[in-house]
Amino acid sequence: MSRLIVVSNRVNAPTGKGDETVGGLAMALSAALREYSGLWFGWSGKTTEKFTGELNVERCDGVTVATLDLEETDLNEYYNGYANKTLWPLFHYRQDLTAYDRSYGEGYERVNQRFAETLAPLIEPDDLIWVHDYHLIPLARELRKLGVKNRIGFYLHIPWPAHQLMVTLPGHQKLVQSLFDYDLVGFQTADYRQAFEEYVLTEAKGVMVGSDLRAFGRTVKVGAFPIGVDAAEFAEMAKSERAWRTYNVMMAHTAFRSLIIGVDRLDYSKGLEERFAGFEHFLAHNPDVRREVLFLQIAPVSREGVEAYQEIRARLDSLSGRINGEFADIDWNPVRYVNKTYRRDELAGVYRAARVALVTPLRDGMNLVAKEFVAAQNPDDPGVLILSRFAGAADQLKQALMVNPNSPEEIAEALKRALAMDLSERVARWAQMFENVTREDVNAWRDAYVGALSDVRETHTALAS
Ligand code: ADQ
Repeated sequence: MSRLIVVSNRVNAPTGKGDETVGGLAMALSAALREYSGLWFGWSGKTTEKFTGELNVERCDGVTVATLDLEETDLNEYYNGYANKTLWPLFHYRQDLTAYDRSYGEGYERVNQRFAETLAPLIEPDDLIWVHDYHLIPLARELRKLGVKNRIGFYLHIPWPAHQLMVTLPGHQKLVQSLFDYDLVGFQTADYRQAFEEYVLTEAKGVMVGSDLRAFGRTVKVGAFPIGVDAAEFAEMAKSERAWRTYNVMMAHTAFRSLIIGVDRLDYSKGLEERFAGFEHFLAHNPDVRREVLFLQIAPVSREGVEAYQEIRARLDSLSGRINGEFADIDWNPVRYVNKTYRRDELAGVYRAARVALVTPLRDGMNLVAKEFVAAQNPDDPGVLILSRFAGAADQLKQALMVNPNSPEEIAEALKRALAMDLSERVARWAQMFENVTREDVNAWRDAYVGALSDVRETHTALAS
């Protein structure tokens, strides 16, 4: 069996000393790495004065982890620059926040070269290489330049934007061309895959060869591989002692009110301001039931080195204060807004205590919170999921109450409907979603992707003959 090498910007391998802080994705990748005696390669999260290419190698719970330190300039131009000020906003349809700066593009290419030069000597002839996300799009090109001939796959965790948006990126063709140095390019949904194909067919004069794409003199396999969560484990975790403790604390604090929750990284793509506006609309237009609810928004801060993130944080602070200022009473605050990170078993308890989850991103590759919420529910008394039609998860969780996250009226109406929904409808909707998140879980996702990457050469040989 081939060895598997996973490459991602950050490495988050479990330590084996209790993995309650490590996400399901990291656990699933680690499980695959153990099975394939693999290696996880990425940035250490640390900076150094001068880049040396020296590797830090560790064994974490049966997985070999190799990381490298980057220079401060790399961090500014590659991570805070091209990845998070250019590609992230553009791919989330926020052209207004997209910064095009030549030095960012140069830093992005330089770091991808540095990754390739450090990784190449570790690669053995039959290794499968699986590259993750928008930070590392040109990595295969850089590896090919160094003579690496292995099967290399790329997986995009975020949306692929519409053709007309993609062409606003200076150097878009070079970026897309570099995806043709992979053997397999995977997307979260069929829509994103189609958007990519449309770009290639119109902009790069590509052609379909069976279900593969041919352009720039190369053929690449493309596919939709919707990511899942560790649903069975998450459902178990929701019944753990710590989850129960959190659940009881939440119930005591709600004092018989219905709990509405939001759990998101503090990011403008998650639609937090619009969600607060939707909740405010609900309070303003439902005076008879307004005192019966509590909205808890958990939003740990992220990417603090990027101005747009500092700005949204300040706006949310003032928005939550304004709503409480307008509606609060001596014994009740409608909004509780916290920026802390929680253990996964505590989050499971919070999900289970909620009557309604508001998962309303403006754009989202998938959205794992929606799936975790479903996995954590009590089958006899499940909560209701309100989901943005612009989350990748909307493709699979069709029994959620679907909303346009830009409309405060739609959010308010969905809230009203969710809070009034009777038990039989809640159970019927939840059961179908639970079946989906359990069947299409993170292990199924990983096996489908690694399976497709393993098969890739055979497919190409068959096509050529
Ligand atoms: P994210 O944008 O980070 O992921 P999401 O899919 O929702 O978004 O995953 C967030 C994860 O962080 C969840 O597992 C959640 O439990 C966890 N989390 C959130 N708040 C937390 C808190 N306060 N404490 C602890 N954990 C918390 C990107 C893409 C998504 C895609 C994923 C996976 O933007 O669209 O679904 O990758 O491919």
